[in-house]
Amino acid sequence: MTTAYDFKSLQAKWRPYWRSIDLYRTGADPEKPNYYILDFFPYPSGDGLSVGHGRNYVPTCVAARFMRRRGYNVLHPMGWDAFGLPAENYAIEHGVHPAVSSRRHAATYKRQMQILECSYDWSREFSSTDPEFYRWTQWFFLLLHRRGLAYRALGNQWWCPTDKTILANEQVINGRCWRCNSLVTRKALQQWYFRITDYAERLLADLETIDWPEPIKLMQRNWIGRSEGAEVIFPVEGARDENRSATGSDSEAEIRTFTTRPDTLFGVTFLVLAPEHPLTMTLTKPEHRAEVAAYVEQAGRLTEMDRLATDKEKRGVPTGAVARHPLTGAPIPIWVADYVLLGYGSGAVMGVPAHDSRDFAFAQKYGLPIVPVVAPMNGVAAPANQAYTEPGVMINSGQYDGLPSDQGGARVTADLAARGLGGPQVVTKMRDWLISRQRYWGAPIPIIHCPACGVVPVPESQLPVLLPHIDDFAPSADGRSPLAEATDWVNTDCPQCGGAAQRETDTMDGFACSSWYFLRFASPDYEDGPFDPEAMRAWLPVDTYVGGAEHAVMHLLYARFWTKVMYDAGLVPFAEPFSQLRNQGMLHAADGQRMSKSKGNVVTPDEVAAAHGTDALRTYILFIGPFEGDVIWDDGNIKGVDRFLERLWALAQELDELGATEADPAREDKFRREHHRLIKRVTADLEKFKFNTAVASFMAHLNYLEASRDAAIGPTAWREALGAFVRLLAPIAPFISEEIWQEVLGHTGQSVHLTSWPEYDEILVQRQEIEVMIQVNGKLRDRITVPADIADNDLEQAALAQDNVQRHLVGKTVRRTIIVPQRLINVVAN
Ligand code: ANZ
Ligand code: ZN
Repeated sequence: MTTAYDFKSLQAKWRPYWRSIDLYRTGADPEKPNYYILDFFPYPSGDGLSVGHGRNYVPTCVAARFMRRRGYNVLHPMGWDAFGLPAENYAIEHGVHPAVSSRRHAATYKRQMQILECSYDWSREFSSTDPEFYRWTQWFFLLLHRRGLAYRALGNQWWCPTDKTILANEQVINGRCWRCNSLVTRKALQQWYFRITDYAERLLADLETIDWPEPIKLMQRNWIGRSEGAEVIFPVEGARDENRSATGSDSEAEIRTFTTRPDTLFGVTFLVLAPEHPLTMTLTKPEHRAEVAAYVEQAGRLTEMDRLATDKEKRGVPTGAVARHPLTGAPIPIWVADYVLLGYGSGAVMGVPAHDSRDFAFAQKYGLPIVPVVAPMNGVAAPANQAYTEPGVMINSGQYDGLPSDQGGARVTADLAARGLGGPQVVTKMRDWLISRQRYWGAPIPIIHCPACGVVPVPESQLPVLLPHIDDFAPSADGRSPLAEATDWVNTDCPQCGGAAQRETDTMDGFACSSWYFLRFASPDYEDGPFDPEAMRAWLPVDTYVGGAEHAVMHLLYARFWTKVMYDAGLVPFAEPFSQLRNQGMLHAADGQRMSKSKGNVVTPDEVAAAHGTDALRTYILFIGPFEGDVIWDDGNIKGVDRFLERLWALAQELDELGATEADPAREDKFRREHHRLIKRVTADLEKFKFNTAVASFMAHLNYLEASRDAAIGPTAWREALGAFVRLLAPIAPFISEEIWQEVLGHTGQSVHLTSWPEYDEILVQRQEIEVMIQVNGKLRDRITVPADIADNDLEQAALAQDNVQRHLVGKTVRRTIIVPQRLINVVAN
């Protein structure tokens, strides 16, 4: 009795069954080791999931199923990163409250993930917008504050005029807002920061301890941007602090510079201050003041990217002030130019035009002297009319002449230190993490401002500081948070003195939530802390973490930082949150573009699953290309997967007829060997996230099974082969595998998903090997040992590669080869 493959009825049958046996519940067997496999915390957008998201969620689901079958308790949870700008912008645009739209979008995501049959333990689901969750986000803010790692400062900030909010450096891309693409401007405001720069060295060093893709590590290293060099201090004699000129006081000023090339100190012919440098206006002589002020004003409108662009003309203005060289005492003019950035090093540069390209361009433009102080080694001439930027031998440098750059630089640095005018210095490009947002949809910063006591943390017992429900949550044009209008909420009592005080109205950057959510999944209902310490120790750190490479610096750096703070506070016994990281490649639409609703090219899992079934959708997503590679969706190619599943189904339907009355032991032996090889290949592929080759192996093996129909193989061997096949396929195509396992093979009531992972027999897997003679033009020249079932062209290649064969082919061209199967290959050449 054969039936057609009908994925709809299989899905209708097995979904409720799996739910009834709670198949995806996190394992809790004390005998088994634990394994935590996690997806990046998704922000549920209004567009819902596309099949592209499946490239993240299907592979992790397969990996989770694989690990369960291999005898692990697996934690594979899902939740929603629902705070933040995008959610709020969506709500504003569509006129719904973000609390409503976020809930709706999360529900859509969940429904779609269930279409994909992702094996999440939904009993652990939460949203970062749940007060039971953000209570602990606020608790972590207080922890950071207590440890001196959260501080408030006046900052000249990136400001998005459309979103009306401050943006972090990372959120400004080519001078534009990362979300709405508006050109950003600057605004000076009191802001909250996390002192991530304190952790720069450890964030760098510990990259060596984790199994992450090298490109991500490299991006983090570049982002942190550690440079070793020296601080060089230039005294400014008789500098008059003009701001204090009313008092008539004359103050000594000094300009601190950071250089990676102390060996070039004798080549300094000018100093450059960043326009925003605190000394810029103070040092400027009255006759230059108007020009400098105008320059500073226009520099403030440029983005950092523009300012640093190497092809940009190096413009600047003189201040009229003069500094002294720290070793020679020579006078050095002080300029202001925007190619120097305030936030890096000390915001001032010693200009060495002979050896730095930007300084060279600047000196040429303004006719400043160019003095070479480093010569190329080996007497090679320095290039004309450009900076010589390589190290070499010091010249024109007094007592240091003749020293190589590294040694001389070290000596200069030591001598500066001895005079109190500098010393060794390490600087990083990374800035502190700006976390306050003048926006409604975020976790309120748990701080109270008291006229008498100042900044007062909200006591832990008063957490969470609930986000009040307000209807007018659009950002205000004055840059204040819309929460400032919620006066009932803002006005409160000071926890310290009991007097009238006001709540902080800024909310936290959404990246705060995702900096610790992975801990919450271990004990999502825990009430006595952010996580149950016992559950934390059982599950964390995350064993395998999977998501897109676009999070290389922000989320993945912040989460590492928070984890280190927790580690220092004795909260967790590990310093890195994610032991292994994997990035899936992008999936583009058939038109080669990114899938997006606005482009109208989105393919949803809903439509594909309706047409082809969940098994085909999952299998195709895995088969479409290497896990890490970028691929293009092709609706036509899924038919190949359909046929594969249909043929598997048809073969299973024939099971009763398969199996000859008289089995041939030799054929059976080979048949068995083949399925053991399949077990070995698929196991190795799933371990390495090589899902596409695993699917290819199933397809090849199905061809083999079909071709073995009449090969004198007995019924037991057939049942074994089909059983192994579906047990291996179950993580990928769960429905058809369950049906064949329970209904065709008769393991009724025992889910294939609860069976152990098939083991292979190493002896059976080993290929039989044979020795083949190699002739060149009929004369025996060599012998070679190869697998018995080697393909002809592989044998030919192997034979031609032998040294002795090569020797006899010198000066000849191979015309053809003649193969006597299992015995001999003759190479014909002339
Ligand atoms: C003098 C010098 C001579 C430099 C020379 C280079 C070559 P990295 O390697 O990226 O760390 N610099 C320092 N502070 C700066 C700032 N705030 N804005 C722009 N440039 C700044 O770069 C370090 C070099 O960048 C420093 O070394 C300094 O120029 C410049 F032959 O000092 B150097
Ligand atoms: Zn007070």
